[in-house]
Amino acid sequence: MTVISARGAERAGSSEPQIGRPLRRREDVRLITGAGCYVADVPLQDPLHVAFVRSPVPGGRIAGCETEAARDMPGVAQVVSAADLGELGTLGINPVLEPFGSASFPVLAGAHVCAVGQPVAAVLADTPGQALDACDAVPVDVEDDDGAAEPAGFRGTWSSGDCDAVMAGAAHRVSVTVDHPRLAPASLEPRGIAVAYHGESDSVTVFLSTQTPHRARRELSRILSVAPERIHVAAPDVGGAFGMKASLYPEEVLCVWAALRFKRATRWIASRGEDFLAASHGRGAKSEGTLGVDADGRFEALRASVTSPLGHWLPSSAAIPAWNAGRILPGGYLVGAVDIRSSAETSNTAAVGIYRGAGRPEANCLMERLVDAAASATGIDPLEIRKRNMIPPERFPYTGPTGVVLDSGRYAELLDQLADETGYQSRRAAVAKRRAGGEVVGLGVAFYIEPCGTGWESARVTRNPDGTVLVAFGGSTQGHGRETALAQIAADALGLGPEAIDVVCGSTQDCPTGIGALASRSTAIGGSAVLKACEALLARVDSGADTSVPVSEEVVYEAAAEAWGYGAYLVQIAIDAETGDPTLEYVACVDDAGTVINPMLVEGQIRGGFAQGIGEALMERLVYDGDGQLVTGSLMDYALPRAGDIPALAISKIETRAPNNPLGAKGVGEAGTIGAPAAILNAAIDALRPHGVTDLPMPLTSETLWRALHRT
Ligand code: SMO
Repeated sequence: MTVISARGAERAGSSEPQIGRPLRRREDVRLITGAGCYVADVPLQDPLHVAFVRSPVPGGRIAGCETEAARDMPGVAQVVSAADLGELGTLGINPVLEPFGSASFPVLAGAHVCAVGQPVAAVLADTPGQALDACDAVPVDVEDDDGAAEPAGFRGTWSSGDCDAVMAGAAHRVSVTVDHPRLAPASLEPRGIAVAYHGESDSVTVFLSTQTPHRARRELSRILSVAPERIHVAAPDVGGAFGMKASLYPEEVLCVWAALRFKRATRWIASRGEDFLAASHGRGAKSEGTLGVDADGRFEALRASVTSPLGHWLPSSAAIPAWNAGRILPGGYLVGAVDIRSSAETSNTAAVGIYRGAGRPEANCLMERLVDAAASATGIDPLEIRKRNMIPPERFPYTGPTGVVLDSGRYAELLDQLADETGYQSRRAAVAKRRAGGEVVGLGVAFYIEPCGTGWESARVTRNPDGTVLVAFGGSTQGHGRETALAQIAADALGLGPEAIDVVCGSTQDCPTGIGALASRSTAIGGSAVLKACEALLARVDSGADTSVPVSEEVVYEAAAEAWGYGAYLVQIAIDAETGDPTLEYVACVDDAGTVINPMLVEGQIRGGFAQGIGEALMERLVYDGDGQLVTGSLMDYALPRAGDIPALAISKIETRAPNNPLGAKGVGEAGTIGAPAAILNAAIDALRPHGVTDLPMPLTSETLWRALHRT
């Protein structure tokens, strides 16, 4: 549970509007002075520390897993293998696409292992070191069999119009392929769980680093066949999540099972290496598309296919990347005829799930590469061809060819703003001049759209007799400033200063049942729930509710329809001809997040997302070798961007109110990860096009760029 005290928050008069102010994050003083409380900091009474024996191979039959020697090691209380767990329930999967097969949810591997790093046994000991030492004394003997992961996955198709006929008649047809590196979400705080056991009620409090506390409770209850009343889930401070902490993990289920079974507190904190091996991965999709374009550069038909990887088990949101990668096409453009296929299938690797963007970058990179290819084929400027094909404002709400309903926007106007603010025409001219002088330099533009979640969220707002207000939020925070933004919304709704408002979230005991921090939905949907609860409270108070006792109103708010953020990014890249080293010389972002609650938080989201987009485009890649071993198992082998890799971003905005929620807000949490890779890829290909390059694989390392330039 995160209780954010209003003390230390900036003071403001109650008359001054809070929405739109760059109010400092109230949580930061606590977090940056070491006073935060993460799962590893939660005090437990006499806990057992959990460590996992993991599969050394990607597949096979377990011939032996000898635990006797480990049981006799110092400090060891228990060694658990699959047979001890008995029959457990499975994890719920969001079936947004048609599923095939059914992958089980293996808490500990039973007869077979299906991935390197899969937990086979767990050791519980007095100290983390003793637990780890004892793991080394558990040999796992795996016999080769075909060892394949259970075949399961998802398929989706979207079609509109006679795509084949329109495509055949198009004046130009351009085709591209875009492959996304498999990525490690790599939150600063790894996964972790601390379970307090309450003997008097035979119940547990599960402190979990999660984006979805209520779902975690529901799934734990189902998997362990334990009444939900015996499980309270509380997310303490969460040090980043990025989709990777949206699902429940086998390790976490084991810790809760063990606390209830042995009637002791348990704790497990993943090492960085364990997260590389066994936290969910993101991206990894292979995509190809063809765009049919008429003689004036108007898009007529899109054919696309996206194939996404899945691992050996399916996290709750396993289908989401494949779903978004298909349904979001063709982005913000008018294209009548489409034929789109998206699929995902299990394999002998770590699980693959949502990672900031979750299918949006995959759809966007493919479309934006196609648009640049169309610009090249027609000789029309890349910015101009985008403008020519944008959905115009009067067409909203606009039902696209995949059935999604885009709510609002001023797409072409935003592109004009990007052109103005970047001095686009003179920048093009300057690039041409430098090229003539022998430099390898290019400009790339990408437009993106960002769906911000559907469904509902909840809030309970209580006014205390002393005039202070407590907002209990059904969603959660992963370190992204949620408490500050919600206090601003409540302050304006109630006519108070934000210092009068406390915010609590992440607790299944102290907060109403909610969804969580996912899909850029927290402001548009969660913020609207807070607003509605405040309005209900005001109505109660106006009608004369007794002010000497706390007065509460609880609201479940369901969005009328999805809100769609959008924006456009421009990247200027220079590539060192001798080393291939890329430099992002200039980056400009224009985003429309609808009503902006706190511009500082929005800028932070854009910067952070862009940084992760730079990671995907230029640096990051998880690699399994031919034997199924993870080669990139540490931060020595996996290149996360560091501060020095992130250029200054020129950030500006336009604000078009979202019509489908009372705040008028759209999401912006994933904007940078969606727009950045496409803009960087387009810029690099623009730089290398004079050298005959029309395609580049991500990540664009210096070696990749050097080889492309020198055609080796
Ligand atoms: S990738 Mo997000 O946490 O829905």
